Amino acid sequence: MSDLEKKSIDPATISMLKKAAADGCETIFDRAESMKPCPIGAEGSCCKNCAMGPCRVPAPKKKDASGDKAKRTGLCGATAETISARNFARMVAAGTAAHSDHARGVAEVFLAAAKGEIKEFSIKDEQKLYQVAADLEIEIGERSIQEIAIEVGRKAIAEFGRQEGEILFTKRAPAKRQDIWRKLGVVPRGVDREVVELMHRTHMGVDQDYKSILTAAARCALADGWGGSMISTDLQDILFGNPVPVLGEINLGVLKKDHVNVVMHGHEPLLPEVLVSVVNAPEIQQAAAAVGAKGINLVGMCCSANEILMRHGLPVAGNFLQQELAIVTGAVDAMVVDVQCEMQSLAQVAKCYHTKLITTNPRAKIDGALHMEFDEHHASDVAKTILLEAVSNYKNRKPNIDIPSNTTDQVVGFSYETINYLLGGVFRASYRPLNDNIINGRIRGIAGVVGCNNARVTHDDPNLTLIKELIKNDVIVLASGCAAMTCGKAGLLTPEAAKAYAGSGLASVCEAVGIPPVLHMGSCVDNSRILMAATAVVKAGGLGDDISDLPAAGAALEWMSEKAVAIGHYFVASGVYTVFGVTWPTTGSDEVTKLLFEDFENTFKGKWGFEADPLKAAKLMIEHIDKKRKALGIDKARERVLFDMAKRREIEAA
Ligand code: NFS
Repeated sequence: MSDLEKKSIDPATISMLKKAAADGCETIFDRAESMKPCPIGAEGSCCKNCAMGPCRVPAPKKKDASGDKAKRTGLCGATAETISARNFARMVAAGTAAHSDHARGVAEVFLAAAKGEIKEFSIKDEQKLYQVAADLEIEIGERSIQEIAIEVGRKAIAEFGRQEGEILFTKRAPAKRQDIWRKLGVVPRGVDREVVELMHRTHMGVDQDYKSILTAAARCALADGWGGSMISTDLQDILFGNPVPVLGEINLGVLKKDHVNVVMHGHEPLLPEVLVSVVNAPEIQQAAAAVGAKGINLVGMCCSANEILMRHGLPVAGNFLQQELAIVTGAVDAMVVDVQCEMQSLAQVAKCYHTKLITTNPRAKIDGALHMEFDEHHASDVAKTILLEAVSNYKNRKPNIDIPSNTTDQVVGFSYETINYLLGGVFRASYRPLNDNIINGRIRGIAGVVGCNNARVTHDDPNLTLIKELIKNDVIVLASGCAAMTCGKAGLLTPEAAKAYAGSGLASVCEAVGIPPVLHMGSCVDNSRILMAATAVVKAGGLGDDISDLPAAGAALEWMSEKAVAIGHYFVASGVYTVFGVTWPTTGSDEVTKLLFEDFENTFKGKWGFEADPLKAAKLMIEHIDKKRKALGIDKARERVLFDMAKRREIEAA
């Protein structure tokens, strides 16, 4: 394997890495070689929560001769367990804050749009508005759409500052799941409250019992999955439309040499939606023609790409580790960013070429970027100004343009409601056909594979290897975020992929329904769709009465962000076995790791796992799925599917 092949399995990425090297432009892939991670921080054994530290309490290389572990504490006496748990919990708090602050922004715009204050946005999905209103305990009666929408906006915003009671969407979970949460005292009150409390608990000298810290972290994570993230997905669906299957294209080859290329990168779909709506305005198209361009090519990057792909089929330039490389093509006239997953190095890479890096959100400025703030009350004007800025930059392109030819078709847009329709038809929409196929063994189980890329592992390789192994073993995969983009690039998001890659059972179901073996469910906040899909499967019957009963598992083998830890923790706290790769952030404490990997199964009925090797991770997930099948008494059905002739004769003779 060449050095470049160790960096990525994606040919477009490799060719742009060669170009970056030739152009003398440094990328994250170079820095990953020159800077190694701190081993003490990586295992969660560094406490910098006060100025007496940082205190480092690394796990001893060997146990001491007596077999006792050396006592490891910080200056204040905080044990390695407390330090490890606190560090983990703070990742959960930060991740929850990120998703939820995104959600708050969406909720504020939603309310303003409902009041008629933002002309660019209106209620697109009335059906979903009614559903969400019912779940927020809003009376519908004879009220107008506008009245209902205003109350939905107000109540959604109130969920962030709620001081007591329960976040309303937690009532969407299966009844048994709610009981488990109530018994453990982890039903989240308000989103902000849980984040604030977790930051308080992990301050110097507060909660110093690792079990208590990690239970509180679960409460906070649930405020993300069943609170912030879910509010975000639902309100975005109402405003911009609930995704339905749509054909799209992915990889750096979507950039066009003869067009003004504008990359929308980040997370909130607000500005991208307006860019899409104004891009064909005559004055914008005329401006593009005047500089000699054939038009404006709007493409997405990272989770903004997922949002705009799911609802409009817009092309996707790539996932997290490709953000710098889009600029390296030399053909990006503007990269427009809002919040999250935007590397500061974009400003440096942009300097190697002609690209204008434009920040648009008051919460996320980058030194060296041009700041053009998105104000939703003047949404179209701001969007047009941004596009004209990109157009005016077209003439500044340097001669070193090279766009890889790689693009792949993908069918995306599988919201949980859409899966419902596809399986049962418009008049009998239901998850029951999926359950039946799980019960009869054609589908062995369900896996959610989500999350980031990570420059410490070969780009796209762990996720792709894992997912191929899962579908080969008849496990249907629900994917989101950068992991879903990996599947898109590899051609797994087409109905034809079922025949090529899936086991015969899964392939037969996919062919009958006309769906890919991997269903792209959206961006990272849309992991809430996976929670809803899992709940719908429970409610459809025949597979137990809780999410933890399902033959299902989750994974994020290329995770890197704090948001991924929040997501993983809410999956676990919702009853899902969830496997992470790359590195595990509590290896500094055996006790903390044991609590998360084993003991949580007794309380939350879900647990964490760690496995960097994707084939071994697949094995762990499939074993878990089989264990759940056995507990449900449906393991035999599947065995019959797999019996060969010799075995059949044996049975018949018996
Ligand atoms: Ni989610 Fe990771 Fe970022 Fe999206 Fe990609 S890196 S946690 S997948 S873009 S949020």
